[in-house]
Amino acid sequence: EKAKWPKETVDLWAKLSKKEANDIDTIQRSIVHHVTTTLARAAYNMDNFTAYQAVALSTRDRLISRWNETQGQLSKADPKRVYYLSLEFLLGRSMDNALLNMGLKGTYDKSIEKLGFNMEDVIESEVDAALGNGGLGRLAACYMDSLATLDYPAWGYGLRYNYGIFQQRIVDGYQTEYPDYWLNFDNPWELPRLDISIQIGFGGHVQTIQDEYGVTRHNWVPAQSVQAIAYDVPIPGYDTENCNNIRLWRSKPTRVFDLTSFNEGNYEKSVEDATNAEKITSVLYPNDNTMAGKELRLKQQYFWTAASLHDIVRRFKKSMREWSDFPDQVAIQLNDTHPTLAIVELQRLLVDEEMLNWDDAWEIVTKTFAFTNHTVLPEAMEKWSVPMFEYLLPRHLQIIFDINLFFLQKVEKKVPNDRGLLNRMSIIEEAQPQQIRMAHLAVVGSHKVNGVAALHSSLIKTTIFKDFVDYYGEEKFINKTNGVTPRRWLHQSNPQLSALITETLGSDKWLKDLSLLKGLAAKTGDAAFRKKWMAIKRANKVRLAELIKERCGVEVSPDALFDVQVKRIHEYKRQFMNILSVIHRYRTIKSMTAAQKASVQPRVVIFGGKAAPGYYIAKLVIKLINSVAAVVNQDPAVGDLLKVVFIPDYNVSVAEVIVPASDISQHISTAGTEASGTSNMKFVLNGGLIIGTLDGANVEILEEIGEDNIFIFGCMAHEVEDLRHAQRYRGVPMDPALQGVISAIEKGTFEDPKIFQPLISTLTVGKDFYLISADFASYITANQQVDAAYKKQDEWSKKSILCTAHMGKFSSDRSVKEYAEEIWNIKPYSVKDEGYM
Ligand code: NBX
Repeated sequence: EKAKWPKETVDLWAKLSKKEANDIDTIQRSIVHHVTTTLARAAYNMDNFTAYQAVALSTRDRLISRWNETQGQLSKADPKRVYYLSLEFLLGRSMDNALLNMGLKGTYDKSIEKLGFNMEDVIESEVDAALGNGGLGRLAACYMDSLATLDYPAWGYGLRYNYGIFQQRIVDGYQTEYPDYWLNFDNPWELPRLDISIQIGFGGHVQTIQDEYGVTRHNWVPAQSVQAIAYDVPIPGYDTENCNNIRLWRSKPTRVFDLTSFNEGNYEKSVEDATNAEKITSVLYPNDNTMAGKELRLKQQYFWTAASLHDIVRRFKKSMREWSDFPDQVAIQLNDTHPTLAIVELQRLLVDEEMLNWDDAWEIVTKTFAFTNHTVLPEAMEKWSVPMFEYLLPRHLQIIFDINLFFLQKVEKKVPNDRGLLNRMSIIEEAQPQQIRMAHLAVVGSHKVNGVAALHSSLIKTTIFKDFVDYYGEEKFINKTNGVTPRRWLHQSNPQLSALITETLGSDKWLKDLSLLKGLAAKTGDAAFRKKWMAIKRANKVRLAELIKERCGVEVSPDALFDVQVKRIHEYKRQFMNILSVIHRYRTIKSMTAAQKASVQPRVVIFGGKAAPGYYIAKLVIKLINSVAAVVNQDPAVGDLLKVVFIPDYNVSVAEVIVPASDISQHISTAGTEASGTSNMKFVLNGGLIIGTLDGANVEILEEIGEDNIFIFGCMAHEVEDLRHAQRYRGVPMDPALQGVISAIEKGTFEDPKIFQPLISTLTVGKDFYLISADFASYITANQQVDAAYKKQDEWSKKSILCTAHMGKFSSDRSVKEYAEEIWNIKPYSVKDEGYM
């Protein structure tokens, strides 16, 4: 169209689509414009929420300009892109982050101050985008920030859930769940693309036909179809014009299908089908690290992978290249096994629809995909029952059986006569009914498989993927240690510390090259600097104390040691061990004379995290924490020496207050169970020390910051098997301190002990799978070392500074660069700022 326009029309468009200026006057006009037109409000009936909406809309205008420019220039240049497929993007709030990344925060601060509003209050009006469970979803969000910041051409693909992770409230000490209807007030951070709509089929049957060359062709005839509608979420990079995209799919009924039922005279059925179609993207499954096996979850996975692949293939086809070029244009990263069906769907598109032969298609597929594993826990391994799968996706099942057949034939050829090996490696598990092992499918269909921390990546090679390492060789199985974005997790959440670091290092370059933090190490000898450093920590603790007062009704002293464990509640993460040690501490204090008490280091023990709604034991842990808190917090014999709080509804925006305020945080999983952990990195980056086991990324944090700046305890991963064996078959007795704690619970120190019996049973000798008893003594000792170290405030402040100074490795920029160079083979593409759209 544009080509046909006369020059004056083209010029007019160029002139009028110049980007808006970013001076205070223009920004104020844009805010007031949105208040009076978009929001249909006036100055006299405004509140913080309206101000938020207007500032958000004004910010969004600027985001969209960058998004348009980036996507336009990328379409022309058409470099190789990476597509990050993740069922979860735990973004949290967007406004503060967008303003900081675009370099507009200061101007907006001033603009709204003169309009009568305070930025901090306005920011608080935004609801979190909580489209994730925990670490896996937040990792995807950090990676999107780094990809944009490093100018990599990258898109995320996910689902637009109507309900994010549930809201947690504590009622009578118990977790109760409430729906998170986050879209109640329109979402300014998404661009609905109602024109981008893709038909997704389910069910039906497969037609087998001979084509004109006598080749057997398969044609899937689905029985139902739903529409996928695109919603785009712009992701601005920090200190760059580049703005990437996360495309989230929403399910809608198809008109065609409605009409079929309607024309058959079955109006009621057509309404029911329509409701069922909408259900697919209704809710995020709240289970992390467990497999529920629900049909709707499988529907979500297929709906999302099929829509995303259709979109990716359509974009590729515009370039008129050969199919064999596909892996040179497209890299697809699978965030856990959740998107593994994408492998099968691409093979189906290439073979059934594009008529490629099987082997050529399979080569393209395996060159395109790579797979990230996030867990070794057996209960988390995704498996789908073959009958259910066949009913929903009959053609895909055939393809999986074919992939498996050809794969096992090759294994058999390499290692003849080993039925056991074939059974272990098969994508199909011979159970009643048969199960599809998604992790095996993901390994077979990918060219690289990675774990998320060094220890975890080596563990998967000797456990769940051992046979595959023997078959494919070592090179396919690599490590990509997780990272976190310093923009959100230091600059945004801890502005005072960020400013001090910039002042000290003489520039803010560290925000794009985190290794520069090492320059802080030279400052440990500077008493004035240490004082400033600790004053910022204290100010952050005051802010957290206010949040605790507001949410828990408990008054805590910012001068006490703040001890934090916030993460999803899981047996393997051992929040139970933490609260048991708190009971031990409580009993110790109670047994002290006044003189002895005078030397006790006061501590505030802070818990937060959600339990999966069906995870009974995890929910009992929450109840126990709250019962202990109720007794301890009102015991005059304890006073300020010990306080216990459970902060309800832990989420990203609450984490942004907690992380900068921690003195010590707990990362105490049984060695070998926590794949990496990422909050450990956030805490240390903010000058918080950690107490932890030699698990996940703790091992590498220790390597970077040195053993003087971390409190390590407990058994090592290679000892776990023997310890379990010993307690099971040699009846190793329970730790005596732990025995004392359990007796106290059983005596009814904290409510009716009957409530906690199922929890205590998990500690029975021979059943203590997570080795709480084995690690208890060394845990108590490590906590005593923390107390002693904290009393030497000068020494502590040095440790704190060294922690931050040596965290350069754990920027998600480093992680993403490694993925780009070693897995995706993509290069940065920097958008030119042409000043117009
Ligand atoms: O992924 C987490 C691991 O437990 C952490 O150790 C790791 O740091 C983090 C990022 O690599 N896994 C995780 O968060 N899993 C889930 O949230 C999850 C969600 C749904 C599901 C299985 C797992 N079906």
